[in-house]
Amino acid sequence: MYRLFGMEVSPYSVKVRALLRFKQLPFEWVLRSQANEAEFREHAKVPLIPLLLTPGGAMQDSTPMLDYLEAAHPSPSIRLADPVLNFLSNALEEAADEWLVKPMFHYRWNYEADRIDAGMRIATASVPPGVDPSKFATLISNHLMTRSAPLGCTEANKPLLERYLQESATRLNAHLASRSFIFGEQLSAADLGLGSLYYELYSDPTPRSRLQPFTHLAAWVERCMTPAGLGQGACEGWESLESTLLPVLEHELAATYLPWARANAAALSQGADTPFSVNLQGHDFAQPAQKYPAKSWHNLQAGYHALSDADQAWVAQRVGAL
Ligand SMILES: N[C@@H](CCC(=O)N[C@@H](CS)C(=O)NCC(=O)O)C(=O)O
Repeated sequence: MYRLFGMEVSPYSVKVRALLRFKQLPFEWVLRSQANEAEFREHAKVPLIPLLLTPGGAMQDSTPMLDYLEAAHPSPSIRLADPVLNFLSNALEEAADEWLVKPMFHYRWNYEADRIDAGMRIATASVPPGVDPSKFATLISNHLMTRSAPLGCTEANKPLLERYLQESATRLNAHLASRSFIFGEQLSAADLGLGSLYYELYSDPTPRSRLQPFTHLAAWVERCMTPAGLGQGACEGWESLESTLLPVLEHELAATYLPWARANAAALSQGADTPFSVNLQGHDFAQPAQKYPAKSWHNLQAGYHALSDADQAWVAQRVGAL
């Protein structure tokens, strides 16, 4: 039986939980709290969730967890048979993890109502029953607000982050009007990545109210997070996906994640926290270089270079070369 240490507020935790549900594997969802701190520390190398305990040992970092679970339990699968579509699915998962997390973080910790709400939810889950969570909630909120600037969730970047989310939701909602998942009737890594971030956005009051008009999006999030018995149908071909998926790829990958990730990796090669700025849709988005997204960007580049020359050219023509 797998044990997954996580929290409802953690997009990376609910992503792995959704995959365990999709594969209908026996697992225990261990709500990380002060009660299990000792056990968490015994297995965790870094103080991050999710932490997955497997028969082969403990794992941290959700993307390799997806690979591990997929290799250990190949059916039903989130991998798409077409190598180009599978690469695009991985790229969308990466874009969700490293870019869509920014508007989520911005709304959750920069808006007072959202901050109070999320702080209380985390604290209530963490402290022993009967203990007043409000002090811990303030501590958590204050700590997480200090993470805003390193992530680029600043006042200067607010217009871009908010405009980006509106556009992302509009395009995804149109695409999901006539299919269950992003690539058709098969659940993919893209659904888990984007779905888990949208799940978090729907759980916070300000983005929830802004996302209210997008009913196809909301229904898809529900399917992505509770996919047992779903998502085992056919992946569509590009011909039927193109008219609404290309606008999603152009916005998520070509216009935002790819140029940002490239600029972040280049800045990181000059040292951790090197300030950089990248023009995204007419907005100069500035932040200090982040370490982890540069590492996962290099993994994604390796996936691109593993494609055939013709497939790389196909991707380059639509979203740009990696
Ligand atoms: N790349 C990691 C990121 C994990 C991560 O950032 N987890 C957050 C919660 S979503 C965390 O544990 N934060 C605790 C902290 O920053 O102190 C993954 O995909 O698992």
